[in-house]
Amino acid sequence: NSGATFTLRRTDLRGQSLSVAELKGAVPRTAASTVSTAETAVEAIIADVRRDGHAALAALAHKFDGVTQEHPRVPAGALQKALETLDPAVRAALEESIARATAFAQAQKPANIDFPVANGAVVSQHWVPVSRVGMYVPGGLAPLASSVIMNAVPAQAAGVASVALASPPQKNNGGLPDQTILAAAALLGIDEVYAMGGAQAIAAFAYGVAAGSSATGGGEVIEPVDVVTGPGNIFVATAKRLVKGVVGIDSEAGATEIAVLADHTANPIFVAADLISQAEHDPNAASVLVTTSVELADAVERELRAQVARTAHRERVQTALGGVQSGIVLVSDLAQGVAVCNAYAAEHLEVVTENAVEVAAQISNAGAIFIGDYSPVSLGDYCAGSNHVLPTSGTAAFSSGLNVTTFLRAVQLINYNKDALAEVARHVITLSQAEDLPAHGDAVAVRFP
Ligand code: HSO
Ligand code: ZN
Repeated sequence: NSGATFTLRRTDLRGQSLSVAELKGAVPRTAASTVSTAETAVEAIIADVRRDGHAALAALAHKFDGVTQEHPRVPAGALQKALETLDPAVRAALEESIARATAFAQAQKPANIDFPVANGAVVSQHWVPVSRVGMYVPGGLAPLASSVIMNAVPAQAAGVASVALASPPQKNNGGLPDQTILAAAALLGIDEVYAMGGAQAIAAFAYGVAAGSSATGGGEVIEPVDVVTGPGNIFVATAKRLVKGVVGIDSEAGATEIAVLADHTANPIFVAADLISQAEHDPNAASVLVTTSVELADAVERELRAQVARTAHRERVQTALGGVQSGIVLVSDLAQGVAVCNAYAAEHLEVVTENAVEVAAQISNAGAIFIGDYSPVSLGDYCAGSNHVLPTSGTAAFSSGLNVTTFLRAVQLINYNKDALAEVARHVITLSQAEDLPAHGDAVAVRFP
C-alpha cells in the first residue's frame, strides 16, 4: 500500500521580509473566478421559471434530474417516514449537532440597544429577523445532512418565521431528495421541503411560483423568500449571484480550505489527518501547512503518505494535496506564520502551537479558528456548536460565516420629544442651508412657529 503519489509543494519564506501583497502572492491559492461560464444557461433557466412557473419546474426536473414530477413539494408523510427509518445512531448524532448549534446560535443573538443620545432623545437599534428563508442543500455524490443543520439552525434561532428547503430530486429515491436530508429537515421541524435542484430551485425561491393550473399538473404556490442560503454547484452559485439584490444571499462557497499553523510541538499524525479530512471533499480542496519547523514539515509529509495510502477517497485526496492550491509554507517564526495566515485568510485555520490561544488571538483573517490538539476541523463540521458554512477563497478577510446575524437586520428607531428636537433644531437648519436643501430645515422650523 505504498502507492500514494503526490507532491506537496514547499514554499520557503524563512528570512524574507515580505509585504502583505507579496505574502498573498506567495501563499498557495488558485484565483477564484469572478465570471461564470454557466451564466447564459442560468439566465435562461431563471427566465423559464419566472414565466412558466410549475410547468418550467416540472420540465427542468425531467431534463436535469430525470424524474417526472407533478409538483415539487415533499409530502409530510415522506418527511415523517424518513425520520422513522433513520438509523438511530445517525439520529442521535444529528440531534447532538442540532442541540449544540442551537445553544450557540441562541447565545449569538445580539442585544437591542435603546440609547439616550440626549434628554428626551432616544435612538435605538433593534435586530429584526427576515420573514422567510430558502435553503438549498445539494444532492449529488455526498448529500450533506449536516449542512441542513448549519443553514437552518441560525435562521431558526434568529426567529425567522418561515424556513423552506430545496434539494434535488433523486431518481433512486422515487424523485424525493436524499433520505437523510429529509430526516434532518424533519428533526428541525422544517415541513416545507421541495424536491427542486439547481438554478431552478434558486429562481423559485427568489421570485416565487404561482399555483399551477390543472393543465400543468397543479402545484401549490411557492412564496418568494427574503434570503437564499446554501452551497451548490456552479449553476446554483451562478443563480445566487444573479438573484442577489432581489433577495439576500449568503456568501458564495468555493472549494473547502484548511490551513494549519504549527510549530515543533504539533503532532504530525493529527496534522496529517486534518489536512486529509478536508482534502476528502473535493479534488479542488486546499490543504496548507504553515510551520516554523522543518522537522514537523518532514514528519507531516511522511504521515500524509502513510495515511493517504489507506484513506477511502484516495484519488480525490491525492489530487487535492498535489494541486497548486495546497502545500507547505516554511516560516522563520510564529510572527511570520501569523502574517502568512492573515494574508491567506483561510476558511478553516487550525492553530497547533505553544500558547495556541495567544497565537490565535493574533489571527484577524479566518472563517473559523480551531485551537489546540483537540479541536479538529471535522469537529466543527459536525458537532462543535460552531457553523460550518464559512467564507472561502480569501473572502474571510471581509466576510463572516453563517450566523444568527445573517438572518437579522439592524433597524434603527429615532424617538425625540419636542424639547429634544428644539435643542438641536438650529443645527439641522444650518446643515440643510449649507447643503442647499432648505426644505429639510423648513421641516424642522415648521414645528416651532
Ligand atoms: N467542511 C465542509 C463542511 C462539511 N464537512 C460538511 C462535512 N460535512 C465545509 O466547511
Ligand atoms: Zn468537511
